[in-house]
Amino acid sequence: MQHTLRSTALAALMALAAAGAFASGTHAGGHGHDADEAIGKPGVAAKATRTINVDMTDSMRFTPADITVKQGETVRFVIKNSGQIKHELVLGTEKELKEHYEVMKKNPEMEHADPNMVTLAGGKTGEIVWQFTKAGKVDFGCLQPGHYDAGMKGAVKVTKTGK
Ligand SMILES: [Cu+2]
Repeated sequence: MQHTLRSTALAALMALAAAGAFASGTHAGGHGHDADEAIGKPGVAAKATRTINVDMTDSMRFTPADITVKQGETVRFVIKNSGQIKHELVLGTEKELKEHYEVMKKNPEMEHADPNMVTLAGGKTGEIVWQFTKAGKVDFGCLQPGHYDAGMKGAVKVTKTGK
């Protein structure tokens, strides 16, 4: 089941890439598959039980920056960039976010697109549908150069269900 979902997501990404939706330098699907297990997996929009609105601003903040969900829950994040410069929301482990951030600093023109992230120009709104399969903490951050260091980060607390 999991494999099917992932293959579908990958196929969708490849279709988009083929359609020229992404600029050169994309590294879609090239990383993070192990971390995907730790942070959850791409969700099915029809199964989303909650919509959480997240705002991003040029003051390098996410609002809210602290989110609590239940284990197993599929969440539809509606993310708005209220600023004027490009921002993004990337879900990951803290370690993965930091590693990715360093890569982004060296390659600021790099475009990336994976189901666990959305990159938005100023004024734009996008979505991430994600299922939080493991209890614990899932971090998120904006990996645009300088933003993560400036504190543009947050966390999703995933509470254990009593199953
Ligand atoms: Cu940002």
